[in-house]
Amino acid sequence: MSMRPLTERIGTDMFVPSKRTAGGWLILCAMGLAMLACGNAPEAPNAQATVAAFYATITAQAESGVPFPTVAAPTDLPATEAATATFTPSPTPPASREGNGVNLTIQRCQVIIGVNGDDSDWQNAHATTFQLSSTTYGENEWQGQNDLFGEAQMCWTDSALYLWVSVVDDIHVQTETGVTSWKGDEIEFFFDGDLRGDFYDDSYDRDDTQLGLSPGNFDSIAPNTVEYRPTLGADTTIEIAARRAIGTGGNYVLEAGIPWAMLRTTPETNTNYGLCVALSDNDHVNAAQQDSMVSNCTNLLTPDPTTFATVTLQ
Ligand SMILES: [Ca+2]
Ligand SMILES: [Ca+2]
Ligand SMILES: [Ca+2]
Ligand SMILES: [Ca+2]
Repeated sequence: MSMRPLTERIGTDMFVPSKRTAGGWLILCAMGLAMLACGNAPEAPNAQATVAAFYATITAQAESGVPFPTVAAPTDLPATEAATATFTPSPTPPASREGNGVNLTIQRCQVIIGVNGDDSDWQNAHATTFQLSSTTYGENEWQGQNDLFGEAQMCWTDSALYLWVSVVDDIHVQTETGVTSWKGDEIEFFFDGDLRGDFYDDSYDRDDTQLGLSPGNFDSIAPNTVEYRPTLGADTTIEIAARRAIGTGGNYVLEAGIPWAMLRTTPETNTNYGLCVALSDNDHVNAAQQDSMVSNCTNLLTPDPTTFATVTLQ
């Protein structure tokens, strides 16, 4: 039983095209241009990353039944009509979001959490414990809780949000790092740092974050982290450690400290935020692909912050 060193690796993996038809790519490209035009696309650092982000979104969500965001073409109104158009204010947002799973309260850590893959510090941390058991992607692939299931613990300090996850998985597969880590076994972390300010906005902006926390493969690939949204492949400053006990199949534990700066917010007591923790599963040893996901958020759609559960810091 060995501990892995902390890592802060930046995702640098290359985009690998799929067997998509030429027609399919044309549609993707058209949709990509529309997204860029209306500001819905992640702030990708380059064109390749934009395509990779698009591919990730579409591939992971294609079978979810949720339509891709559509863009209405602006209508050129005559000057007189434009001048008389009335402004309809958005409704006042509620304090919390309901119906996306159990809303949580997270306490301050009562002990110093050492991000080292050892959970002894969590025994007295006063952490909140919750299950990752709702299948949110790949329902037909998911074989039950021996295939993929998790239990998470969380607490917070003024500097970071701390996470411990125990993962049940039958087969561990992770050949990827960085922006393609979602094609292997990993933990995905979603946070909405400004819940009420853009309550009805179903796309990511600067206060909404999707991170990948990969355990690596417990061999040549060390634990590593990636930012998927809002900026694909941006630098990360997350502490991470992962450990796999010998003889436990694909089971592993992962511990992380996510600085509030990574979430672009300052924590405030008695304030509500959006939060989901999800597990991504791949059991195909010869293919980098996402089989299924489970989460505490019952309606999680990875491109949509309005599907996150609400968490209150105390
Ligand atoms: Ca620890
Ligand atoms: Ca599995
Ligand atoms: Ca938000
Ligand atoms: Ca697996």
